[in-house]
Amino acid sequence: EKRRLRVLLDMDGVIADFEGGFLNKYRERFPSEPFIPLEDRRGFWVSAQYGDMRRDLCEKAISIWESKNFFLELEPLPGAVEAVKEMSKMENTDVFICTSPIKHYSYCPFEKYAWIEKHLGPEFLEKIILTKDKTIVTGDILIDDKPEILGVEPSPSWEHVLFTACHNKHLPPNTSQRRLLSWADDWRGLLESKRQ
Ligand code: DGP
Repeated sequence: EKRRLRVLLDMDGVIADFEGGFLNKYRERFPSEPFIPLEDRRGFWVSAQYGDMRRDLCEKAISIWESKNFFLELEPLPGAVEAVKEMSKMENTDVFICTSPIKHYSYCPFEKYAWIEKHLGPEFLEKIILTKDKTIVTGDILIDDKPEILGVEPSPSWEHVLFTACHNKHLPPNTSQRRLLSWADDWRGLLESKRQ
């Protein structure tokens, strides 16, 4: 009996360039404020690092991704669109986009759907999972740039593969967590390893 492989893909930081889009718009809107170059980013939460730099910069950072068209205008990460399309055409493979919208819901959920339609095509609108808790979603693999993914399910079904991003590349090596360095890395081999 053939078992299908279920792949869950995070959106921001894996297929859409949240960090690059944030920095561009932040510098455009606040040209005289200090900023954090991508090579100096540490920690998943952008607002935390900006707030550490100067207290009021936390809310300035947040105002960027709470703005209309922020999520819609993110660029795809290099190779992501091609990889997702190729992956979804593979035999015995089901691909879902599993993404956590921000709580300021005026634009983000709508724009995530619009982004996926624009870059991946309308057929992917059926593959979107919006959830704050990814641990309750079942799958074989979750490719996500957030180093620790926690929720109500203590033992999620997926293997979390850490997708390298500016904020996580300096973390100490973790032998219990595999990484995908970019979409130029061997994602096909990674999927094959889960089919064994
Ligand atoms: P996900 O990548 O699916 O885990 O979603 C996390 C979202 O949070 C994503 O849109 C990026 C965004 N994000 C990054 N930094 C911050 C932050 O400091 N505060 C908030 N509220 N969201 C952030």
